[in-house]
Amino acid sequence: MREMKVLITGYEVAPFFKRGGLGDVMGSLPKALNGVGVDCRIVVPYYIEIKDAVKSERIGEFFVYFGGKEEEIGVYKTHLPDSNCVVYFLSNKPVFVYGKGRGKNRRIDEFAFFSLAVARFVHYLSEHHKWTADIVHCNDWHTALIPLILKQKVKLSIPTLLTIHNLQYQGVGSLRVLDLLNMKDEETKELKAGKLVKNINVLGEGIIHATRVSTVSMSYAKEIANDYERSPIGPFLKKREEDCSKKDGRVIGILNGIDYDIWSPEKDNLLFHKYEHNGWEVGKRDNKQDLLRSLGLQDKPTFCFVGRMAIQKGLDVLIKTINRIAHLDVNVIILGSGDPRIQDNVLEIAQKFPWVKAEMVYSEDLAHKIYAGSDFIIIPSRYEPCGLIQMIAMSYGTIPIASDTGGLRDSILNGKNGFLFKKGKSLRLKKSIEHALHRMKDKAGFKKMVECAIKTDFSWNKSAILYKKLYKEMLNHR
Ligand code: NHF
Repeated sequence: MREMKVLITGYEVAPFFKRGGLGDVMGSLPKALNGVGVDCRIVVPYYIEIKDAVKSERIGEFFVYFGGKEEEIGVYKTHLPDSNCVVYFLSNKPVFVYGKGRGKNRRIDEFAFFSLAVARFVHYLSEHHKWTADIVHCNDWHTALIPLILKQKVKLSIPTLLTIHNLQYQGVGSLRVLDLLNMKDEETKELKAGKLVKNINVLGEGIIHATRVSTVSMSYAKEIANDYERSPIGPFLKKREEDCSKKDGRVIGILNGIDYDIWSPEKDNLLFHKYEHNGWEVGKRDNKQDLLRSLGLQDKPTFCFVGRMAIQKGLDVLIKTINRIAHLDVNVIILGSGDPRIQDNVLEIAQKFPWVKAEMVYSEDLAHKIYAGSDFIIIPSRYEPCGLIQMIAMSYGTIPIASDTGGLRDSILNGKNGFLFKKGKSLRLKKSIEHALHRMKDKAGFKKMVECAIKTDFSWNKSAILYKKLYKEMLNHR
């Protein structure tokens, strides 16, 4: 049988350009798909960072019409490291720019432009490189206009999957973008029938026009479905349900995986000491010693937090809990950057207690050292579509203590390979921390728990098979 061809797109791909978990997914799921017999290729914008750091070959160009002008799109090709997985970069003048301070409407326009380029690229690949995609797989709001553009502008009837990695970010902005695309806004008007439409909700458009919609865990899919009334994206999900068959209307959840070629303590060059899974006791002891020494902390049970300083991540709950556990003899290490107000609150608590260390930076290097050198990782997220950090921590033998929500719920077995507590509740988190310390004192019980965490398999293979099944269903439904 002919291999299915899938073009996957999003705004980032690790290791070339990564700002969050989506980058990890884009850099690892395609390899796993190739492993289960899907010819999956990646297309992302050609950012300045990529231009300067990644070796790629220019293979051609094509043109798109945007904002009343003809624009040239250069096509560059490379591979994911140590794989045959093809990555395309689309460039313009000569690169795309990503970053803060560019204004929300400007970002919407830029990603609309990229989405238009991807839609035309499907045609270009087929014409010039004899590679005809069977499916286009879009990710998050940045590429969520592709299903609409493919249908309305490019007139290609190709099934599209939209995967939502975080419903919070929707790309809501000026309708002007439809003029730039030279598209009518009928569909948008129809959406909010009766009301004056001032904005476009880019993710909402994707939800309505994609052939199927998925998200990155089963529990988050359920949470989305149960939260229609309160969510600004609710009307779009509702409309989708009304327009599609029962099965196609639903948001399906497929749990992310992690790439064990990267996230394994025996392969990790950033650690103080590499260690094999079965040598975790010595490995973790040595890494912990060096980590604590480097941070000026004493040898005590060590809890960490690694992540963005964002409301989603529940730092307020963590800070409250730290105040409640001052009587315990522990260390807490907090690493991450983001919202300056949250950073200030974290720095304040670190000033108050010498056993709390805060590094308000984004540092891959320190993050790896903390995963390996901590006993527990606290993940107090208010919501978590999937979360990769609990999976990564477990691979390093570090026990997660996490909110009982989304992908955290789907990947942690409470009391077996980690602990779950009621989200948003600092008293519950305090209880879990006490519980964890109690378990740590029971040497045999703790050993069993760490070994269970290390053995939990989060490789992409299972999820890649589920994606393949979903792609097949989409093709059969045409
Ligand atoms: O794991 C990749 C990531 C998720 O929960 C995470 C999130 C953003 O919020 O799917 O995307």
